[in-house]
Amino acid sequence: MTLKKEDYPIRVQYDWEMGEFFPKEKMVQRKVSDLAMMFHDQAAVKAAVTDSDPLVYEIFYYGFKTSKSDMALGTTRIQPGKVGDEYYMTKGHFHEAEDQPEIYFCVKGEGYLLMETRDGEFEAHEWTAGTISHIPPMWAHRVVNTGKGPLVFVASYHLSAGHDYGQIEAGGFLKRVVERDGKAVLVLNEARK
Ligand code: M6P
Ligand code: ZN
Repeated sequence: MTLKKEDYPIRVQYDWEMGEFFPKEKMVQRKVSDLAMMFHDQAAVKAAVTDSDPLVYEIFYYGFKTSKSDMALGTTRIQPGKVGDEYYMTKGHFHEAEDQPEIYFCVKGEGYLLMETRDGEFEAHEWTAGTISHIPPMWAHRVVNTGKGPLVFVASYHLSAGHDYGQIEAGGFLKRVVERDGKAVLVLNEARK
C-alpha cells in the first residue's frame, strides 16, 4: 500500500522553559474580555478590561492528522492572576463528541482541574508539576492557576472531540476557586443554585 504524505511519522519538540512546542500550527490568546462572563465579580471584570485587558492564557495546537486518525496536542499557558478574588482559569468545555476523553499533563505551576458531568457530579484534582489527569468522556473540564507563576499543561485528545462551551458559558462550573485569607479555596457557584 502506498502511504500518503500525511501518513508518515512526525515529531515536535517541547521547550520546558517556555512551556511550548515547536513547530506549532496555531496559537489562540484569551484575555479577560474573552472570558468576561466566566468571572463572578463583574465590576472587577469591567475594571480589568477598561484598564489593560490582561492576557489570561494562550493555547498552542498541533493536529496530527493522517488519512485514518486525528490526534491533537495542545499546550496551554495560564498566567498567574485574579479577577476580583477569582483565580485566572480556562473557559472550560464539554466535548461535542460524547465518547471522547482527554489527557491533561501539568508540566509547570500549581492549581486545580475542575471536572463535572451534566448530571451534577463534580470532581477537582489538585495539580502540581507532574500531575497527569485522565478526563473521561462526558466530563467538562477547566484548569485554574492558583500559583504565583504561570501554570502550563499539555493536552492530548482527538480533534474530532470538538468543544462545547454552551453550558459553561451560561452558568460556569458548580464550584469556583477563589482566594480567602491568602489561600485558594473551592466555593459553591451561586449562579448554579
Ligand atoms: C487544552 C485542550 C484544548 C482547549 C484548551 C483550553 O489545550 O483541552 O482543546 O482548547 O485546553 O481550554 P478551553 O478551550 O476550555 O479554553
Ligand atoms: Zn477537552
